[in-house]
Amino acid sequence: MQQRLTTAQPDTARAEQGDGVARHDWTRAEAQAIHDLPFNDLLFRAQLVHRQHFDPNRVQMSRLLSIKTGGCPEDCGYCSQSAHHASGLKASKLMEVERVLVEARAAQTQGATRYCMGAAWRSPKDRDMDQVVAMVRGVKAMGLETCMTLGMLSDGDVAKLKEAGLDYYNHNIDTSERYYSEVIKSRTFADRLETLARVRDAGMKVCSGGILGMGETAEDRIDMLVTLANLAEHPESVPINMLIAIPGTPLENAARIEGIDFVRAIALARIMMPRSYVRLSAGRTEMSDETQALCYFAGANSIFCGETLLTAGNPGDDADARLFGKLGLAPEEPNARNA
Ligand code: SAM
Ligand code: DTB
Ligand code: SF4
Repeated sequence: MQQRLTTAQPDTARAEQGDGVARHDWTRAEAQAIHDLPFNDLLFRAQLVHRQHFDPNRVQMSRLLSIKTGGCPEDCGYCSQSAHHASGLKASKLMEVERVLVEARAAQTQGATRYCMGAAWRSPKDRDMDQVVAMVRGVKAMGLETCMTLGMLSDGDVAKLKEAGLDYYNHNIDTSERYYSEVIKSRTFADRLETLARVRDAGMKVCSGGILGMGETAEDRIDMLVTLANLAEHPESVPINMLIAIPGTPLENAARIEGIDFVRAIALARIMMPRSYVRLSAGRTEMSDETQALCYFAGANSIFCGETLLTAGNPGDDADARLFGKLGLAPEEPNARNA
């Protein structure tokens, strides 16, 4: 008898086959086969995995703050903050610690449980580290989880951040190794993996994902996710951004990714990294309620809240509250990890 294309099997059969178990030996062919399943089968499978490890109706809320904006020496083709592109963004210097703490307190009042501070740097300068460390200590003292994204780190930087009590470090691999050099020329994919390994070796949690809709192929998206899933430990957070096409950047006219293809990538991330938070990140202002709802169904369980990301717009708390109301979703409580 010809093998059925669909995967209608009882939940127990799936569990016995190992779905939902963290693996680190994914092949591209395996990942591609899952990615290309009939859409209903893919989403069903992702939702089953999701329910093994998470409350399906809870969403973790993170908030971003740009602590140092613009003038970045890197040439990332998507970024408003690169000094190489004419995006019209005004550069500013590193924010005062007090101001960061005021912003963090406000974000906490509005429901954020994780505070992510980002700087437009290739890597931090020694002279900035004391200020950065004071930000981590101050935000952590409020009871918020802390995350920083500062570019490449030396062993010394990693040690200082760990000592300060930083919970997460965000460092995205952005796309496949093959496509990386088409988007960024000022550093390599290997540089990215090196910093991720330093952060992991120091015992901090890892946040790493990428951007979809930069003109990459489905294979690039799959390879990016296979790279993340085959790290020795899965990143605890996997942000999946949809490109925000910024005028003046090389990617301003990149072909948009279709919602269904975006959802397929979210589902694949959920299935291959079953215990990770998959964050529906940049690009939500351009997404319909229906696309976002499919992302949540496919296993996305974290978002950035508030009206701004680093420099670009985000739906804002009222819009998110409305959508959560329609979908019966609720923000996750602090320290609510249920797996
Ligand atoms: N400079 C640091 C770095 O590159 O690691 C930290 C800040 S950087 C803005 C953080 C991440 O934001 C990037 O790795 C990228 O994945 C994402 N990002 C930047 N610009 C974006 C855009 N226009 N659309 C979607 N994601 C974007
Ligand atoms: C991530 O993956 N996305 C966030 C966060 N990590 C640092 C940043 C999104 C930036 C979107 C463009 C902007 O605001 O400039
Ligand atoms: Fe700089 Fe980060 Fe933007 Fe690249 S993504 S230009 S490193 S701020």
